[in-house]
Amino acid sequence: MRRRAMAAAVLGWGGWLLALGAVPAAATVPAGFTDSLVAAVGAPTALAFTPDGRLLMTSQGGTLRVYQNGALLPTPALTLPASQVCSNSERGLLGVAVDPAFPCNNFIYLFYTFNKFNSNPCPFGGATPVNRVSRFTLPASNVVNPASELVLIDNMPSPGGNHNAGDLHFGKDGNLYVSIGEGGIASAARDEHVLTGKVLRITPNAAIPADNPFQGAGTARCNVTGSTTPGNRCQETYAWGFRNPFRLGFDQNAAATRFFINDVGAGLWEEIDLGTAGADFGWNICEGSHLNNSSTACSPVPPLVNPLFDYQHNTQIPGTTSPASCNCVSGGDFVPNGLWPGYDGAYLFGDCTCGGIFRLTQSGSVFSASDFGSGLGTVVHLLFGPHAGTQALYYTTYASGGQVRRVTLDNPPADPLDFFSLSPCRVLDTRNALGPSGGPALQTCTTRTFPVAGTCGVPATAKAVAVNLAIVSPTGGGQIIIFPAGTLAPTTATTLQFNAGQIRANNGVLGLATNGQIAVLPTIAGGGTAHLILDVVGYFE
Ligand SMILES: [Ca+2]
Repeated sequence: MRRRAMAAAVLGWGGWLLALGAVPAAATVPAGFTDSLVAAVGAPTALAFTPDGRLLMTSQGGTLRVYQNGALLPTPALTLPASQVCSNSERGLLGVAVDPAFPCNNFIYLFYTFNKFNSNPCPFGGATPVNRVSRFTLPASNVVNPASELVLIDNMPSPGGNHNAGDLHFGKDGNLYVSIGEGGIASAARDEHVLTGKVLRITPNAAIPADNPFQGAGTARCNVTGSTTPGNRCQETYAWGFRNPFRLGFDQNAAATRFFINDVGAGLWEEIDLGTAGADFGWNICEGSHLNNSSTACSPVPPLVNPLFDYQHNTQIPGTTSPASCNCVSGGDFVPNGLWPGYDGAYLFGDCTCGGIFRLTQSGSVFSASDFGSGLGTVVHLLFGPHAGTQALYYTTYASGGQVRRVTLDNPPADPLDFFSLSPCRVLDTRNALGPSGGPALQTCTTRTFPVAGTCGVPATAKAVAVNLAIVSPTGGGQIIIFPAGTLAPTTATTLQFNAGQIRANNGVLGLATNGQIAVLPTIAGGGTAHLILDVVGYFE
C-alpha cells in the first residue's frame, strides 16, 4: 500500500518553507569576489540565457520575466493565470530552458504545475494538479503569446504538493532533460511505468532520442498520460529512482553531455548524482549512499547507483564551515574552465535551508566539499552566464522577497591567449563531397558541427581560430551563427548575414569547443540551404 507524505510534514526542496522565517546571516562570498543584486523578482525558481543575452527568470507564481540590456523589463513576458497554474506548497512555474536553435525558432520550454481541474485552492490528493513541460515562442518583443503553447509532457501527478523537481536543460546532444520528483509518493520513484521520480530525456519535438535507454519490447510512450501499464517502462525515462531531483547542473567544459543531479533527501541525506543513462539511483530504498533514513550503507549496490557525494542533515558539511542546517540541496553548475583561477573542474551547489553555496571538487574517485558562499538565503537555482564580456555565477534566492544575484571575480586574469598565424588553409567547404568537412549544404534551423583543431596546423590546444569565411549560393536570405560546438554562449557567437543568391565573405575569430569543433546554425528563408567555405589564417592558444 502506498503511503503519501503530506506536504506540510516532509521537507521537499522543502525546507524553504521553514527558512522563509529565518533571519539570514550576512551574505558572504570568497575574498576577491563580489556578490551583487541583478533584479528583485518574487520567488525566483529558475534561470536561462538566450543566445542574444537575454536572461529569463521564472517566478514560482507563474510569471516569466526578462532581463535585457541591464534592466528587468517591467512587464512579464508571460503570466500564467491561477486557473492554469498551481503554485501552493512547492508547486508552480519551476523550470525554463532555451532551444539550441533559438535564433532560428525562438522556442523556450517551461515546466509548471498545471491546475488541471481549475481548483481553488489547488488540492492535495484527490483530483490533483499535474506537472507538465510545454514549449512556447518568445519573440524579440518579449511578449509570449499563450496560444503558442505546445504541451510536450503532461499529467505527471503532484498529489502531495511537494517533490515536483521541475528543472529543464538542453544537453550538448541537443536533447531536453527534465527532472520530475515523485510528487510526495515515494514508491513512484520505483515504479518504472510512471514518469514521476525520474530524469527524462526527449528531443525538442518530444520524440524519443535514438539512444534513450528504455525502448522496444516492454516500453511505451508516457508523455501524454504520465504513465503506461504496470510492468512496462516509459521511453522518456533517462534515469530513475529519484525523490526530488530538484535542480540539474550541465558541464559546459565536457566534450559531450555530462550533468549532475541534485536530489533532495528526506530525513537524513542530501545527494549529488552523476547523470547516467538507465541508472537507478535508489530512492526509496536508499537515501544518498545509505539505507533510507539510516546511516547504514545502502546495499545491494549495484544495481542501485550511489551518489557522487552526499551530506547528512543537521550536521556541518564535511570540509566546510557550514551551519548544521544544510538539509536541502538545490541548484548546481560547473565553473567554466579558465574563468576563475583555481576553479577549473569545480562544481558549485547550493543548499536552500542553510543559505550556502559550496564547491565540490574531485580527486580520483572522491568528491569533497569546501566553502564558497554563505548567508545567501533560500538559494534555489545556479547558472553561469555572460557578464561584462566574460561570465559570472548567477543564482536565485527567496531572501528579501526574492532576488536574482550575480557573483563576479573582482580582478579577472588578463587574457593569456597568444596568436599564431598560419598560411591560409581550407578547413571546410560544404560544396565538396559529403563528409565531416564537406557536404551536404547547410540546412535552415539545423545545427551542424565541423572539426577545426587537428587540421590545417591548428593544434588541439587552440582556443580560437582567425578565419576568412564565405557563404555561397544561399537559396534565401538569412544568417549563420558560428559558435563553439555544444554551446550557444552569447558572448562567443559570430554572425554573418546574407541575401538570396549572394556571395558574402568576411573575416572573424571563432571560438572552439574543448573538442576543437565549431557549430554552425543557419537561418535561411523559405526552408533554404547555403554553402559555407572556411579558411583558417591563424589560431589563438
Ligand atoms: Ca539516491
